[in-house]
Amino acid sequence: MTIIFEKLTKKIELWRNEAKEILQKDGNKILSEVTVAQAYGGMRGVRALICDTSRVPQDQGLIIRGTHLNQLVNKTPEEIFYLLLTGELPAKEELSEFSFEIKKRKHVPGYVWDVLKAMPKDSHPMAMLGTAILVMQNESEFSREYEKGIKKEDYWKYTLEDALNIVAKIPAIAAGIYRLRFNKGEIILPDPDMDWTGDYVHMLGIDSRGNEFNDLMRLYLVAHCDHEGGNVSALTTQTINSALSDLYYSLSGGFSGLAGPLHGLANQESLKWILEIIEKYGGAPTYEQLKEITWNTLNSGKVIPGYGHAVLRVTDPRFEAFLDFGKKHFPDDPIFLTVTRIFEVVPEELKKVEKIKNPWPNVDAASGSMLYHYGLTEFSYYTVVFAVSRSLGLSAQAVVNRAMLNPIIRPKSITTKYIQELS
Ligand code: HAX
Repeated sequence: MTIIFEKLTKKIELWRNEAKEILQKDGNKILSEVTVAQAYGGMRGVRALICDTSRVPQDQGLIIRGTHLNQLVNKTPEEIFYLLLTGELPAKEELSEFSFEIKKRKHVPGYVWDVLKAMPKDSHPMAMLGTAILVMQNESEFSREYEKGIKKEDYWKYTLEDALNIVAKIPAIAAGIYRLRFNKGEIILPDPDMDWTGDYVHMLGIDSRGNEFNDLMRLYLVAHCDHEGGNVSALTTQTINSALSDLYYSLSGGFSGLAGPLHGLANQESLKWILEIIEKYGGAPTYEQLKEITWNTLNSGKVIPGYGHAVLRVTDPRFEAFLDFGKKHFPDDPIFLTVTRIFEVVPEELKKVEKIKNPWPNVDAASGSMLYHYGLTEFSYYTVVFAVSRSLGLSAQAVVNRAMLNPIIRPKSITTKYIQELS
């Protein structure tokens, strides 16, 4: 048995006992009341889900398994995946075995490329990613073993196999999508010796400029890994998974949610907005020009992409991490300058719009400009990079949910008439 299986076997026994005790002792405690406004308002703030991989306090931002993102920005995605799964950062030996587990599963079946090549030339890269994951469903260890008949207590083991397989292959799939969709030449095959980030950069075929682009991608892949359980992609993935659909079905569904402009596509929208501004004003805009464009955007009924959040009420620490990176490596880049100026202007303007609860930037306000600086200029691709990172959190959540023997997700809906008759 590998270290990760052994470690999780022990942990899961503890987690199950902990949950049993909680349920016996506090099963009837009230977590949340649901108002009519919340039922009509996207269930915002309703506490009805358990997610232990990460949490997002509104005044702090992402905390992964008890450690704030600020303390994790120098880690690798492999370390973070281990942390998400087990609740602990790996020791040296654990990390090297876990990294090897991922490296040995990198190969992408040939039919994935056939399917991707058959898609329309103008397919959105996120549609290609979701398709690639879904078409591999026949590879699911969970579904194969479920067919044979396995005990519920062991479901997590095969979900972990699926998670490791998908996480191992997703950089190659994502890089292949980049090269196919944007005519970058032949697909570059994975290098069995490279780590997750390095191999992704290698397969994209983008010059790493020493190690700088590698460093950015490592930060990017860490920063986007998870964001608790209630966001669209997490909730979708876990809802699908709760029907005992395997991780291939669940993740492709979750990625469809991530592809929405109010969720993961906001990074594409944000850069589009920034480039439009630069083109309109012939360079990084002045503060007055930015005020003008902010109000033009708002008055035309559009959102300011990269600003606002359903949970956060402060500047997103993921945005801050990218801002620090940009200040260190390319402070004078006109796109980065525009990002920093927008940050100085937009929150003050959004504060004037009463209905907007959070005027501060989220991760998507800066992430695209970072990729653009290093030559990854095809911004419809940006959500794919987000998805590569988020595959870590979404699959870790699925393993934990299976481990905890969670039932099918099935909240109760009510009719308008029911509400009208309440009083
Ligand atoms: N620009 C303009 N209007 C905004 C706004 C923004 N950046 N943020 C919120 N609002 C508006 C909402 O559209 C809503 O208006 P209506 O009542 O007319 O529909 C109102 O303010 C209240 O919204 P809220 O309660 O502050 O925010 P929500 O929880 O409803 O929505 C969103 C959160 C992130 C969807 C929202 O802030 C938004 O659309 N932001 C821009 C898109 C974006 O950056 N999305 C990425 C979020 C992070 C993420 O998930 N990344 O993957």
